[in-house]
Amino acid sequence: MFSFFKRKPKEPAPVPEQPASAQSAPAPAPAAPLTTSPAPVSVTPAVVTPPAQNVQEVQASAAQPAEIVAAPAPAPEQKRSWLSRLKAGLAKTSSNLTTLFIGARIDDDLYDELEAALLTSDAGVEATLFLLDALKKKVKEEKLTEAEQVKAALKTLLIDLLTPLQKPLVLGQYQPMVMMIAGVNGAGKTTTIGKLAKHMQTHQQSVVLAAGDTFRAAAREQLTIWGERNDVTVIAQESGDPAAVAFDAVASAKARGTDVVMVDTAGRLPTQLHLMEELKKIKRVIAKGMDGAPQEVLLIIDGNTGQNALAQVKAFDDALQLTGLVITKLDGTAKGGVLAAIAKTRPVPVYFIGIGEQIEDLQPFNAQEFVDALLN
Ligand SMILES: Nc1nc2c(ncn2[C@@H]2O[C@H](COP(=O)(O)OP(=O)(O)O)[C@@H](O)[C@H]2O)c(=O)[nH]1
Ligand SMILES: [Mg+2]
Repeated sequence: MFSFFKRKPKEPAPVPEQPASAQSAPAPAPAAPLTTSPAPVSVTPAVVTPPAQNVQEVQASAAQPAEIVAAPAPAPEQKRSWLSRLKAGLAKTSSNLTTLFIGARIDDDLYDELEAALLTSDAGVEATLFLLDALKKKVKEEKLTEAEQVKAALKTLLIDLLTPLQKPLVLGQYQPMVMMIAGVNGAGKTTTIGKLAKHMQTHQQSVVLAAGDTFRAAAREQLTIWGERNDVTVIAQESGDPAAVAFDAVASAKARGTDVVMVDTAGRLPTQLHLMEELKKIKRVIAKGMDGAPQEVLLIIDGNTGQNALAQVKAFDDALQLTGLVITKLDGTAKGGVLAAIAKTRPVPVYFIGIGEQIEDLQPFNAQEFVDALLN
């Protein structure tokens, strides 16, 4: 079973943030057709946008659908291709972890090698020691005698460790659902927003984007042009206050009955304290626009970041109370073990993982699949 999002049935008890009046005026106009231009979001700087009123409404959003209908799961061959690319991305770690079991005796050398391989994979000290202890216990209790059995036991332990991170992003619970997207520069925030917006559209969700990366004109234009191509309203502002842009986007979504607001933000390091304060402010201002919003606060992490990823999760979580993570670029030189470190030390759910720049390269995180790719 594969599903991109989980949706909440629209029928039962209304959520507080969802006053009946907001739902009661569905625009009768048909949804605008979606374009299919590939790889829509890139960092290429762009054509100059029209000079502006303060807030630019780039394009009207699609009409609010009466009912949310599930989109079909990807074709099996598409899924297979995705899995094999995930495997290819994690090949180095996979080969390190797998070869040490080949023809090995179950002794201290094996555990030492496993410890080194796990540390090399970015699993971190805490998760590595936890896994080794649990594995030794399991070997004893289950009286395992073959290295292959130990490998299988490790696989089970890894799946158990990572499964709590697996959580679907639920659509249709709030109107609008407001998502704030944070992360360091180049992590893949804007690309991920683009992919998510596309996926949401296939789930009949209307989307408005807030171009909150107001530091760079190119970033704003990147999102604006992408929005024009993809029938997504983009709220941008020249004045450079990202909190105001986010607030306007929430107001626009409330007025139009848009399903999802995604707020892009400028990249920042957790050590840049004034910029972390700015993020907190954006979050506070969003809450002024809508009680309980943002309901989702996502941190985008470049999978190649290594152990620093854990530091990022901790810092952004402390500042913003993250609801989810997206780990991108697992197609490159990423080692993958950092998910174990996150699971052990700061288990924020991983909604999606990315293995490339195309829309279909972003998929929900599945612990079993991931461990299959990591240890086969
Ligand atoms: N290989 C690969 N590249 C990605 C992935 N996600 C994003 N990128 C690339 O990473 C670069 C930075 O992405 P961008 O979304 O602009 O990052 P931002 O600064 O966080 O908004 C772009 O060139 C993206 O195409 C991924 O999963 N795999
Ligand atoms: Mg960006």
